[in-house]
This record gives sequence, C-alpha cells and structure tokens, in this order.
Amino acid sequence: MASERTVPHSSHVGAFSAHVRDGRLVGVTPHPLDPDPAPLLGSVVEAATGRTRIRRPALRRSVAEHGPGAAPQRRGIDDFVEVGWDEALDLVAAELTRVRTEHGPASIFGGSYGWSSAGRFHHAKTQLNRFLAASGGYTAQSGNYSFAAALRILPHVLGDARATDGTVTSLDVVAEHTDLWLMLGGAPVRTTQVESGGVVAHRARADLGRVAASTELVHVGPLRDDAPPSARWLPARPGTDTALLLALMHTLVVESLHDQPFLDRCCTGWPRLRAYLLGETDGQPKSADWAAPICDLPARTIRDLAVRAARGRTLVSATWSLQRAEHGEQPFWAVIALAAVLGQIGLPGGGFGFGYGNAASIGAHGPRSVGLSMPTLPNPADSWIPVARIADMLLHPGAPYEVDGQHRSYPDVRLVYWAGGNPFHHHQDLNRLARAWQRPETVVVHETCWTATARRADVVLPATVTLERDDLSTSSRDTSVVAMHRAVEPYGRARDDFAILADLAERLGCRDAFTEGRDADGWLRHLWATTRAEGRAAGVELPDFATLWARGRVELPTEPSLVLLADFRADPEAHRLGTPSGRIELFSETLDGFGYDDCPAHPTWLEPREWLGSPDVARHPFHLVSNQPASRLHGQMDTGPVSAASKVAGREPCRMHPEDAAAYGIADGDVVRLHNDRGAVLAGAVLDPDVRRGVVQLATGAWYDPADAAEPKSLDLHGNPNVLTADRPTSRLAQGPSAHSTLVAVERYAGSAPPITVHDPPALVRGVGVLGKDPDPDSVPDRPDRGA
Ligand SMILES: Nc1nc2c(c(=O)[nH]1)N[C@H]1C(S)=C(S)[C@@H](COP(=O)(O)OP(=O)(O)OC[C@H]3O[C@@H](n4cnc5c(=O)[nH]c(N)nc54)[C@H](O)[C@@H]3O)O[C@H]1N2
Ligand SMILES: Nc1nc2c(c(=O)[nH]1)N[C@H]1C(S)=C(S)[C@@H](COP(=O)(O)OP(=O)(O)OC[C@H]3O[C@@H](n4cnc5c(=O)[nH]c(N)nc54)[C@H](O)[C@@H]3O)O[C@H]1N2
Ligand SMILES: [Mo]
Repeated sequence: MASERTVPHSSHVGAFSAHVRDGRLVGVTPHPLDPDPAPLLGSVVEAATGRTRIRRPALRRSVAEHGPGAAPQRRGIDDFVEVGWDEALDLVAAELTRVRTEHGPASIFGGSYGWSSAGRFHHAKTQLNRFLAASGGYTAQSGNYSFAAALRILPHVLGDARATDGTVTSLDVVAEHTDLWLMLGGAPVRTTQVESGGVVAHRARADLGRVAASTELVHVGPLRDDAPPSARWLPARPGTDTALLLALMHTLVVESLHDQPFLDRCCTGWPRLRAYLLGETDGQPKSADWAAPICDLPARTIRDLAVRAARGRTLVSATWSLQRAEHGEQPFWAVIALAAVLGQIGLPGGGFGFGYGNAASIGAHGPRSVGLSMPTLPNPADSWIPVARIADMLLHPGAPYEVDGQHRSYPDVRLVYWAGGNPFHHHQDLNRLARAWQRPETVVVHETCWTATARRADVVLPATVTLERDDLSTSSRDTSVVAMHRAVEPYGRARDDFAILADLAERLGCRDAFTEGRDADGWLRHLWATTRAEGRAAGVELPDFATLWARGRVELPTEPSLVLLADFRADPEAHRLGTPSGRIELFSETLDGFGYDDCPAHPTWLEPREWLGSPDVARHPFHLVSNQPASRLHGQMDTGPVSAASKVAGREPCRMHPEDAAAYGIADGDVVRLHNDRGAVLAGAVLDPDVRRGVVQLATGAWYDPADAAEPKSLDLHGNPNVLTADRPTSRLAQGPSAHSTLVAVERYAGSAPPITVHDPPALVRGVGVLGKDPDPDSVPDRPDRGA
C-alpha cells in the first residue's frame, strides 16, 4: 500500500507543503497564505532529486592518484574518483592542519560567499565560518555581491547602511502619498519571487500594482519590463544615472526649486555640491544640456522631469543593480542628494529608497524581524578581503590595496574552502577566476549538485538539500517562522554540512567548540529558545518549540508602516545620524581625506571604462545587462523545468532589440555569440522591443560550460555572462563588484553549436583503495529511486 504524507517546508522562493509518496518527493504545493506563489517553486522538486545531485564524496583524479596539490591546472578538466567519507574527511583534515601549520590560519580562505539554503541553522556558509573559526581561523569575505558599494558609501552619507537592506518607506505609504515615483532600474516583480531566508506571502506584485494605480511612474532603465506597464519609460544609456541625477539637481537649483531650509537643517556640504553642479569647480555646469548626450535623453525631458518632481510628493529610488557597476557608489549618493535637494526626505511618500522590487519583502507593509540566526564565533585569524576581490587575492598574494580608507594587503591563500556558494556563478571574468583558481594547493567544496565550482574542486563533499533535514526559516522582514520538516532521506551518501564539519572538527580536536555540545535538533531548540526569550523581552509571546513544530508556522506581529527618516526630519538634533556631522552628508570630509579620484567627496559623474559612450563601442557596440534571472535563483535550479523552458536553442536566452538584431542579421531563435577581450559565450537570441537599443540582456546563472576547459578562454556553450563581465572594483572605497559595466560584440553564430553537457554529472569512477583505504567501507546500496 502506498504511503503518503505532506510536510511543511520553505525555500528562498517561498514556503510550501512537500508531498512524499513511498519515501519519494513527488510534488510541492504553495503555502495557502501565499497570494502570489513564485513560479520558481516549479523547480524545487527537480533541484532536490535531479540528475546533477552529488552522490558520494569525490576526489579530483590527479589528487586521487598523486595526493593533495597535484596538477592544480587540471581543475575543471580532471574527472572524479568517488571515495568513502572517512577517506575524504581524513584528507581534508590533514590538509587543513598542514596548511595552517605551514602558512598560518589566514592562508585558509573560507569566505564562502553565497546564498546557501533558506534554513537558518543549516546555512552552509555560516556553519563553515563557525567551523573554521573554531579550528584556528581563516580569511573571510566582507560585504556582499548584492550591494557592496552601498554598504561602504551609505555610512559616509547617512551614518549606516540600513537604507540599502530593506529599510525603505513602505509601499502602502507610497501608494497613498506619492505623486511621482522616479524609479531608476524600475521595481521588477521578477526579482520579488526571492527572499534570503524564505518568505510565506509574496505581496510585491499586488503592492506595486496599487502604487501604479495611484502614482505617476517614471522608469529610467534599459529594460521596459522592469517597471509596471503604466510607467513612462526613459531608456537612458545604462551607467549614466549619476549624470541624469546631477542634471535634475542642476535644473532645480537654477529654477530656484531646491529646498534651501531642508538643506540647511538636515544636510551638510550643500555649498560644495552646489558649486560642482553649477560648474564653479570644473567649469562644466551639470545642466540638462550637458547630461542629455551622456544619457541619450532629450534635455527638455530632463528639465521637465525636474520641474515635475518639485511640484508634488516625489520618491526617487534605485535598484541595487545600479551600484553593481564601476563607480557604483555615485548613483546611490546622487539619489540621496536629489531627494535632499527636493527636500522631501522623511515625508510620507517622499525622499528616496533603494531595492524596491529586489526581494519579496522590500517595501512590504510593516514586517517585523526576529533574531533567528546562528551565532558566529570570533575568527582568530582576523583576516578578510572585500568580497569581490577573490581573484585579485589569489593572483597577487601580499599585494597592497585600499578599501574605505584602510591600507591592507592580500593574504597568501593556499587552501580554498567553499560551502553554500558558487564563485563560478557569481564572480566576474570567469576566465580570470579560472587562472586564479589554479593557485591554491587545495580546494574543498561542499555542494548539493555538480555546479561549475564543484567541478573545479579537489575534494567534493556531497551536501544534503533542505528537504532532507529539519530546519527553521524566516527572513529578516517576513512575518512568519516556518518549521521546515525533513521530507525525504538524503540522496546517495549526502550528509548535512553541520554533520560533515562536526566530524572534521572531531579530527581537528575542536568538536565541542564547534558544536557547543549540541546536535542539530538541540540547535534548533536552542535557536528557538533564544528567539522566544528575545521576543518576550520585546513584549511578544511566541509558542514553545513543540507547538511551533506541530503547527508548521508561527505568525509574528507586524509593526506600523515605515516612513524612512521621518524622525530625523522631525528633529535632526534628537535623531542625529551616525555621520560625523550627524546630518546627511552631501560633501564628506572623511572621503575628502581619503583622496580617492574614483570616489570623490561629493556625488560626481565619473565615466566608466565600459559604457555606450566610450571609444570601445567601435569594437564592442553593446552594453551587457547581466541581471537576475526570472527562471532561477542565481545558478540554483538551472537544471529545473522552469529554467529549461526558458532556454533558446538549448542555451540561455539573450534579449535584444529587433532593429539591432536586423542590423546584424540575427533572427529570433538564432544561436548568437557574445564576445569581448575577456571571453566568448553562445546564447539563444530573443528579439524584444522592450530592450533599449544598444543593449543586450543575458541573465546570470546559466551553468558555465566551456567547450574545452583545457583551452584558455574557451567558448562557453551555455551563455554565462560572467565570462564577459569585467573583474574591476567599483572604486577604492568599496572594492565592490561591477558586472554591469561591460561592453560586448554580438554576432550570429554560423558554426555548428555543440550541445551543453554541464547539466549531466562529470565523469565519475568508483575509487578502489585509492590513498590506501577502502573507498566506501560502510557501503550500502544506494536508494533505487534516485535514478543512478
Ligand atoms: N554578472 C553578474 N554576476 C552576478 C550578479 C549580477 O547581477 N551580474 N549578481 C551577484 C549577486 S547579487 C549575488 S547574491 C551572487 C549570487 O551568487 P551565489 O549565492 O554564489 O549563487 P547561488 O547559485 O545561489 O549559489 C549557492 C550555491 O549553494 C548551493 N547550496 C544550496 N543549499 C546548500 C546546502 O545546504 N549546502 C551546501 N553545501 N550548498 C548548498 C547551491 O547548490 C548553489 O550552488 O551572484 C552575483 N553575480
Ligand atoms: N528571480 C530571481 N530573483 C532574485 C534573484 C534571482 O537570482 N532570481 N536574486 C536576488 C538577489 S541575490 C539580489 S541582490 C536582487 C538583485 O536585484 P537587482 O539588483 O534589482 O536585480 P537586477 O535584475 O540585476 O537589476 C534590475 C534591473 O536594473 C536595470 N539596470 C541595470 N543597469 C542599469 C543602469 O545602469 N541604470 C538603470 N537605471 N538601470 C539599470 C536592469 O534593467 C535590470 O533588469 O535580486 C534578488 N531576486
Ligand atoms: Mo544578491
């Protein structure tokens, strides 16, 4: 008789019920309280059960045959030898000990950036960081790929960076009060499917719809469909938002529409910025006539927009993507400056906001967070790099660099350890990363599936997916905690990251420091007990663990809607900001002291090296928008049915304007080749007038699939945009990633295009007695239903 059960669970793309029949995951149903479930839920089952899951621990063949450190240039080329857990863990423990002893703890790189899973306990990156701290220290990563530039510039302007991480005026306030919303990059519903830590109710589509019904929307950006259909689309050249914002400010000043009392009362440095706007410092007024040819917008449009903005309640926003560009600090600072000149910061529906549309919760009505996160451990090595400088670090050990006023140097990394992230997805200029990746002596990766990064590891340790373990999920801005019940047995020999690391800690003599004497279940109860105590202190009664677990979900209280900086505006003295002046800094003495020409002391238009106004357009005439995919979460679920349905000619779709396509003889559905000096990829052409002329859109996340990994700069058959993007820092201030400042050439691909192979596991051989040990001493037959 068939056994059937349904358990509550959650993911980065939403909460759901998992249906299990005879021990197999057969489907998921969205949470009943989700009014708008993410289409991406359609790929959850495949991600847990698909053919790219990693079945057993595996060693890269050169390492299996010759020991650690062998033939590092063969990473990505070698096939793999499956081994037993003891063998793999003994090797990893010995390498960690050797490298720490010979080169010191900073030579172990455990930054391990990445989204991992939604569960808060089994969060792989957090677990790895705790283990590496407990076992002696490591080099960490600071910041994130999402908004690294904002994390460094906003504290100099506003005193902290909360405004980039979801602290925005609520959309219900916007719908009620805002007359004009100037949205740079739009507010895409596509990206609101997702929330780090999970989400129960997707409300963004409805919230944005209400705003669109009551508010005039002006959308500046390269893709029309990033904003609601009612928006007026100004398809400015990408990367020129700062010039536009300066010209809007200039117009307000020369038309005497600026709010001098607000600038006097709440800001500092206005005279310095004003002098720059008027051209008193460099002889160039930042007028609408100046900006028009830069932005490729009519000067009249810019002037009219400024006057319109001053006439009512105006919100100015930017998506996070604007600062993932060279000098990405500038548009965010300029957004704040424009809002300050309009004088509406702190008024309902006025001022500025960042990240609307960029995650499920941003701008949601009154969510309240609970502190359900794993405690960290102090890192004895006290070593870190800015998150996106990984290739620089590996290529140039000891080299000096600057970040946010500090002079630092790169550690000499010998061992790279990754769990819960995919650098061969997220980093820019993958051919450069591939060169850098040959430098470490050992690379260890925990993965659930054979990603490009797992294929470039020396030791691959198979991790469970969330459906194979119990956990708790909540995001910092969701109103629910979801009990994630284990639904199925682990795939193959996969183990939880926590269990893997606890066994390594045992070998390294630090098990208690890592586990604090708890098993996974003990940790879940402990985390919840801590959350309950914090709740009680804040006057919120939460149920005990048994009740939470039985109910599957607990509702958290909501807070009133937010108006960003309302209290500061009401009384700037009582609510001083954390800046040196206590006010919004439109000129920063601190930045002036740094003396960075790539991040000056007030918002400044700085030409990026790659944009549609640079001389390189003669060779590379298209601006590449490598935005977040509608069909995946980054590289996650690329093998799933939702992503598969989006592929064109077996590759990632590349959208372009029909007239651009016609000029290059490209038809809808053609295989195209995108290339620049850094590399080349194949993609499938999709013609769409919603794309600005001169722009091509190739979303991130198609698994990197070089035709011949042994060849430098080999053609990527699949369409991973990071083969093309530049690995340049935003500036010396933030050292953030700048993927959006990339030019490419596009042509119809006349050759015969080989099919992609990266969605099949790499060649695997079963190890027998390699390294002198039984490969799988406790071998039991693998579950027959997992399609081996
Ligand atoms: N060109 C370009 N590049 C970009 C961006 C862009 O806009 N343009 N965006 C950037 C941004 S904002 C981000 S956040 C990054 C995202 O980059 P990443 O966060 O690195 O991307 P993911 O694909 O989410 O990688 C997470 C990995 O963790 C694995 N995983 C999931 N659960 C577990 C688990 O329980 N245990 C273990 N061990 N592994 C697990 C998944 O299989 C997946 O491979 O990409 C950045 N890269
Ligand atoms: N479905 C899905 N949703 C996601 C993710 C995912 O992988 N899949 N990832 C999540 C993560 S980690 C993050 S950080 C957020 C990121 O959220 P965003 O940073 O907003 O995401 P993007 O899609 O990269 O960019 C949004 C749009 O900005 C526009 N844009 C690009 N360059 C410029 C420019 O120079 N000027 C202007 N005005 N517009 C420009 C592009 O048209 C692009 O579509 O999304 C999150 N949501
Ligand atoms: Mo991100």
